[in-house]
Amino acid sequence: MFIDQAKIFAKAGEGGNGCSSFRREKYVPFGGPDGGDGGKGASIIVEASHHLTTLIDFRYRQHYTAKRGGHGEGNNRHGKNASDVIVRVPIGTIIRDIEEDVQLADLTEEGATAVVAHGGKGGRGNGKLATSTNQSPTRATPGTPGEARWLHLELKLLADIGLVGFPNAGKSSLIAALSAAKPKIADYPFTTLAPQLGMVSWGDEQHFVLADIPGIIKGAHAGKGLGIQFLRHIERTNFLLLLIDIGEFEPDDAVEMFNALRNELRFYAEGHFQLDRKPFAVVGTKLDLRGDDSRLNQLQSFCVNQRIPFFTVSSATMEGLTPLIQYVGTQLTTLREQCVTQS
Ligand SMILES: Nc1nc2c(ncn2[C@@H]2O[C@H](COP(=O)(O)OP(=O)(O)OP(=O)(O)O)[C@@H](O)[C@H]2O)c(=O)[nH]1
Ligand SMILES: [Mg+2]
Repeated sequence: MFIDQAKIFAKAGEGGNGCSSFRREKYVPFGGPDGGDGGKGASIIVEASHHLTTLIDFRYRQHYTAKRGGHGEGNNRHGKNASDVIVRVPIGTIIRDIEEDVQLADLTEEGATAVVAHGGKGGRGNGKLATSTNQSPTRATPGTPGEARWLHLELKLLADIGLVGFPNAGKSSLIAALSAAKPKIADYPFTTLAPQLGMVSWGDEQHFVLADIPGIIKGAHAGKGLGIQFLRHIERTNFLLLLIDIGEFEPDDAVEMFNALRNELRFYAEGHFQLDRKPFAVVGTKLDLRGDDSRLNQLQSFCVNQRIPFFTVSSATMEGLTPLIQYVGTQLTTLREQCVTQS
């Protein structure tokens, strides 16, 4: 099951207490203070790993607690520092503190980490607290508590290009034709239930990542079909491809389908993020099934009128794939260059 949101409780360990002790040695009448410091409490650290693709593990385990530090001991022995607890999450996980409603981290790279609950500091033993005026302190300080907080984890996949379309438009077939990804493909709606990424190679050893998401339908924003919550996985993309079936067996009007898709993107934008502002192109799919070209011609002249870049492809015969990849790759390069100039 694909889960992209979770709530967890992270509680770091307390620091160990400092120790109050005095040296006792045979024939030494005034042994000084020798209480050791307490050890550090363990922190809870979240780390991004490519071995994970969903937050499902957090359905089964919600509480993460870390060990306290060891107490200091006599003979200036330092308490043991407790080992940090590492919680692994998929790359693209955003962590928020629920109570304070602030983002703590956005782990976008393999191995990126965030300390989400700091372990407490060890207390000081009386061995360290001796001063010139108080050479025999009896007091030691306690360790400090570890942080504890509820966290919201949200996975937003990282991809360059998002594929948007009605169910059966051929999104998964396209990602399968362009990359090594092996998504489930079938001629019934909502075959894809979880987003999937695929790496596409183009040009001179260049790459981009495509995201295939479940199909959206008219009214998805109101919960129809699988809803539009999956659109969060194309929020971070730079460019969208709106896939429309131009095969002769698709009964719905191609331009109406386009408008419905744009509308759902707009609805998603209202509450969250401006998805309908992203640059996009329209891709007519199933070119090999185009029949008398009526749907193709209708969609093409609409796109030409609206100045929308338009492509046609067949994932079955591979026709049209190379120009599409070249175009998308070039667009991405330009967009990335613009980002570099702006920053
Ligand atoms: N002839 C032909 N059939 C295609 C082509 N692309 C997809 N199909 C078929 O169309 C059906 C739906 O394809 P999918 O790739 O699963 O469509 P999808 O958009 O991922 O669908 P959902 O996951 O349900 O949203 C499958 O039976 C595919 O074999 C194509 O270019 N030519
Ligand atoms: Mg699919």
